[in-house]
Amino acid sequence: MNTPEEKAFFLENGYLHAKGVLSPEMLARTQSEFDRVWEAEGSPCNQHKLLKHEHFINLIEHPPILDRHAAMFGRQTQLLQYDFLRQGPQSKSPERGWHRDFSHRGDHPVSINTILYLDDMTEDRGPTRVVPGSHRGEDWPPAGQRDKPLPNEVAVHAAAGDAVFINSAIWHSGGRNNTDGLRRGIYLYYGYWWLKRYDAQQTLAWQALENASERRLRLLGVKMPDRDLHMYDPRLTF
Ligand SMILES: O=C(O)CCC(=O)C(=O)O
Repeated sequence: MNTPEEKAFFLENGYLHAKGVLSPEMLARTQSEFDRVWEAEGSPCNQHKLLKHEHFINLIEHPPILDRHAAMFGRQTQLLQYDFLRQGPQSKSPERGWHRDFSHRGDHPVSINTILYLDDMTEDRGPTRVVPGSHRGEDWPPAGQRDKPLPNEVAVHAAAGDAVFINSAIWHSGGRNNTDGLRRGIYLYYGYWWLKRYDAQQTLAWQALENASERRLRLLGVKMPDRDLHMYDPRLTF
């Protein structure tokens, strides 16, 4: 998180809405690259497809995103998952889909997802919803209520180019797209270097590894952040 206030808000509430993470030019480029790559690669579009394309290789190091993860995970920051989020017009999905992405005992986050929005999350487009503070403890959203509004939910009305950072343990839900347009976003999910990617058995695209800086190799989990985990100094900066 970029300031002590952002960090305190994130640790207390389990999420942070960061405005203007993409400049207008970068947003326009990202929208057109999203449409092009979606067309070329087909669904689902995850790290194995996105990391073949220069724009999306560079996006994993975009400072307003990466700096906030590095403020939590330091040099141990690793990209765990990378996905397109795309809902067509007039979706028939349920009103809510409450879940946790990942939970781990303890208050400190072990992984954080970024939802980077490429369309305005108006009420009609179905904003992401969170239950502030629900990242603590071990409870899951109540069974039987998972497709319905919850009393303490907060809708994050993000604009295109904004991002929401969520502790992966927070109860959250996507929304239903009731507009005639698309609902587009990108998930950039980071966590500690010692977490294994779910699909770690599959080698990442060579395009992301070729001529990569040491920092990018660390971010992709193919270069160690330090000499040895036991000797690791958590104060090392990215
Ligand atoms: O679609 C959204 O707004 C977020 C959904 C989400 O984060 C998830 O399904 O894990």
